[in-house]
Amino acid sequence: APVDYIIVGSGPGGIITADRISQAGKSVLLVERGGPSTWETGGRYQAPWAAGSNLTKFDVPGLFESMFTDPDSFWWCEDITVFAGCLIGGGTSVNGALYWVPSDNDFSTSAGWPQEWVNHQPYTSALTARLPPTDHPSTDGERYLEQVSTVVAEMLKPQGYSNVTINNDPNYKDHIMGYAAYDFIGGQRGGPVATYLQTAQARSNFKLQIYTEVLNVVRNGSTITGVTTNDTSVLDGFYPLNPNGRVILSAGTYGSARILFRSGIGPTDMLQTVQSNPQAAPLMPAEEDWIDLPVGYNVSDNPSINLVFTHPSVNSYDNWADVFTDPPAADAAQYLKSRSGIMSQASPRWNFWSALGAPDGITRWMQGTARPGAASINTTLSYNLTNVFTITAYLSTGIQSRGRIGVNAALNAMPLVNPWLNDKTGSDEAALLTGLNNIISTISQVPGLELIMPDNTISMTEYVKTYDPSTMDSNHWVGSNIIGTTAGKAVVDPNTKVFGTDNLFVVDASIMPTLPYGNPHGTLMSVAEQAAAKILALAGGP
Ligand code: 6FA
Ligand code: ABL
Repeated sequence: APVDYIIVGSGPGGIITADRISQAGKSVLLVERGGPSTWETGGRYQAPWAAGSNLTKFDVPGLFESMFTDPDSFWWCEDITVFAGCLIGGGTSVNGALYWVPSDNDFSTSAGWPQEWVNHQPYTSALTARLPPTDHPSTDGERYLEQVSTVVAEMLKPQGYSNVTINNDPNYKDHIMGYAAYDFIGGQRGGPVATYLQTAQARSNFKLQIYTEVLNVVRNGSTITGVTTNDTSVLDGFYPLNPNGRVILSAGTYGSARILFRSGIGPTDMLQTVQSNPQAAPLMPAEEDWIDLPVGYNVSDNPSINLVFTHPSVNSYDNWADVFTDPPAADAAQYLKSRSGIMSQASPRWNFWSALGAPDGITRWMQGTARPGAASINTTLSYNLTNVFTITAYLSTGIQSRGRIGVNAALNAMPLVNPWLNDKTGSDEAALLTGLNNIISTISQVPGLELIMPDNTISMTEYVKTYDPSTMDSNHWVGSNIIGTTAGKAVVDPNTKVFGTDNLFVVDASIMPTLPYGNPHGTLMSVAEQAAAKILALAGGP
């Protein structure tokens, strides 16, 4: 049956938008290409040690690192070449769940937001009321495996860092450090799936349809009439809209861009690529109806560099290698009994921020995240594997580098131009180097602390210059459908409506013009709260 709103993709953008719009009484169909994740959603993929419980891999925070090492990794989108979650919850069902309340600067006009978006606080407050962050997710209130926090704090203190509860003052992001905050609830993965999706599903005017992929929107010139899906049980896979109905794309930075290309919206070279694909070509609108917008351009992702250290006090937890198959028995038992202990936190521990000068005069911020263990170690030094920890340094607010994403002939989505350290003046790289050199400047003040990667055979400059770009990826892709006031410069207008269309919207990470200070999904969830309010307030809808 036709509905008022078809929302494509059940990531954080889609879930929050769907909940708010169904709360307003509109009929909403949320279409998700993947399947269940947490137990509550019908997921049943469990670690052997959790058999008999109602805990899936996606429920247990301590299983986070095993997302990258599990041979049965069905949750990643197979047709996107970077990590993207294709299951209920999208990225929020598989991510590290680091959750930073957005700052005013994250929504400022200097960060690229239209004036209409600057007053984010009511939406941010609505978000934190539904989903409060916690920096002590274990149900006993204790924090576990925090040796790395103690060591990194010792290293940063002489540089003038203050120890704070990071989300207590989101605007304060220079020379501060504190515990990781997550959107876990009751020692389990929480996020939008455990909150907003549950209230939506309790409404009779809301429906979640899984294992259904949207291929393109169907349009009559500027008016969208519905979407084409891979559902073979209905004619042409067509899902129709009610009169004045709307489609909202929330398929992620790669997924929403691909749907736009396949709907004849985007740069000509991408639309021609779709036109050359035998499956997609017959579904494309006629060339005179193509809409030329910069879909796929303006993309950013934090350039990130890992530093690997050892300290005798640190427990590397064997880099989380056995958490899925064979964790320490006491840790598994404690978690099963009371949702407490090491398994109730994802791997990241200590976080810190500082502002950095750069040759072009534009300030950049750097975030550091420390965790026990290391994903890869390349060093000539000898070291004790049980004492290893990693600091990932991310360059965030202020970065000027941009990339481009798109599709290839098979319509797989991928970066076309990498977005890291490519600004004309080289200021992103210079700021990153300054930040990295600052981090390590006080190593000698912490007895027993050693940097093993980069080792003493390579300078920090060489380390950054020779860093494998594929490992600089932070999984924080934004900007492919950038918001703005000018058609042609932006893809969506300040109401998140795609320029040149009457009733097509995008609400996901792709509309964010720049990266926030921290890992982005907290800011994105506030974006979705605000977008839902703007879409509901916009005249002409159902
Ligand atoms: N962000 C944080 O803030 N903190 C973190 O710790 C953090 N960690 C990670 C991380 O460890 C990994 C491995 C990844 C991949 C991301 C991380 N992020 C973190 C980033 C954060 O998760 C993303 O920024 C956030 O999830 C983006 O939300 P969106 O709503 O923009 O998009 P998603 O990709 O989450 O969801 C899209 C959904 O649409 C998916 O469920 C997908 O299956 C569905 N979809 C895609 N194409 C579709 C189609 N054609 N038809 C139907 N459904 C479709
Ligand atoms: C994030 O925001 C990043 O997107 C993830 O890359 C990061 O996890 C999490 N948060 C946690 O800080 C890292 C893992 O810790 C690494 O082991 C893994 O190799 C890496 O993601 C892959 O990109």
